[in-house]
Amino acid sequence: MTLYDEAARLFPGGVNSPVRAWCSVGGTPLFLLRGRGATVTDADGRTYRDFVGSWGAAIAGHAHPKVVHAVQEAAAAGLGFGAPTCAELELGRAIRDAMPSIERLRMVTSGTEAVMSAIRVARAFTKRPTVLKFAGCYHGHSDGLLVRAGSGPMTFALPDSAGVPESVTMHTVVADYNAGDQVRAYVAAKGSELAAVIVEPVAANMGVVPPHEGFLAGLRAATRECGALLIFDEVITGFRLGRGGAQARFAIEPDLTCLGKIIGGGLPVGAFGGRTEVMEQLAPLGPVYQAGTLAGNPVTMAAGRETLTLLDSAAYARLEERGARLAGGLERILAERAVPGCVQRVGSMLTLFFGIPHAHTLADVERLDRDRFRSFFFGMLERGFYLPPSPFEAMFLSLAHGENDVDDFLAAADEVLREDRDDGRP
Ligand code: HOZ
Repeated sequence: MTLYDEAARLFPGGVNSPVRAWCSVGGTPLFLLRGRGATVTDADGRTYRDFVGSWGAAIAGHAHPKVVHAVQEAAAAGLGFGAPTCAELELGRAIRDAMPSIERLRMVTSGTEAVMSAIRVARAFTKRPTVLKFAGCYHGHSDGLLVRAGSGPMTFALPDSAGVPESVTMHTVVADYNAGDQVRAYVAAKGSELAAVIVEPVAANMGVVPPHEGFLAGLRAATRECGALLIFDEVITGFRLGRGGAQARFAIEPDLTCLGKIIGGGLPVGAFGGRTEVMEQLAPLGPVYQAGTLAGNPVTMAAGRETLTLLDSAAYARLEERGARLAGGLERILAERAVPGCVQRVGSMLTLFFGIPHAHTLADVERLDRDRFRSFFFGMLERGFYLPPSPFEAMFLSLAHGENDVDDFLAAADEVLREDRDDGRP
């Protein structure tokens, strides 16, 4: 019996998170034993250059010695107490210093939880019910946000999940990403009902889709006009696109920010924060209940804090340079091999979309060439490169990726696409 057979008898679909099952590419997922730097090694002992990076969390590379050391020290001092610790103060301070829009924050244990709680706070603060989200943005799997969601729901064609009553999603309205006019029209008609607009400031769960010039500023203006809150879901972009996240990169100050991934240094984490008067809605100060035994776990806090210390301006310059090198190289290969497609990148995250000239909205992304992605995925895997197993996800670079990793990736990609063409693909 293979590991996957056994897993399939234990976990639904053999996995603990759907995209990992490789359903959109077919085949059997790798079972990973260990990671080091820019590589992961599977249970058969094969080592791959990793471009998933724990879906963005592993920005320092796998098992960075300083992060591992910090985790070991913290673990030796006690794995968790369910009580305030100095470790959460240190990470909290580092986050607040990096993101001035966050005056107060709360640690939670996942991005889903961060978003779910931020929405609850926004509804309490505004005393309004409706949340506006964008098609193709993914904000975790809480009931009210599984509406035209990206990432796994999109991969499995379940953008509106079963098991979520209409009475829950009736308070969620959906606009197209990059369609500021739709938001303005909604605000003009029903702005007084709107608690919040939530957005991934750079969409990264339908592949990487950057915001159009003025889109985020338009959301800021529209929410201010009607008294709704603007929530940036920076679970992926926070500390990825720079220390101040997307909000610093695009110079927009949201009312609330949701974080995850990088701030846990690879361990399970989430956080949300914003203006004091909004965050003080939370118990024990205010009427919004939210809690968690493992929130602010000292081992996670230590991993996150140590990871953030590695992220200085030189680190971001390096990530930017590697990202540009990879994206530029892929664009050249597409052009030289006359393969239809485009590369969309912001900083160190990018997506190679096959079959479409650009991706501005979910409707664009839905037209991508899944077959071409599938054969690219397996061609790269054969050559020792581990990519996200879905065309609707981003690839991530880490500080451990050297120029050689990028150049080897490009050489392999060129070979795969050349072979594809020789096989008679258009
Ligand atoms: N939602 C993640 C991709 N955007 C996948 C999480 C996982 O499978 O670990």
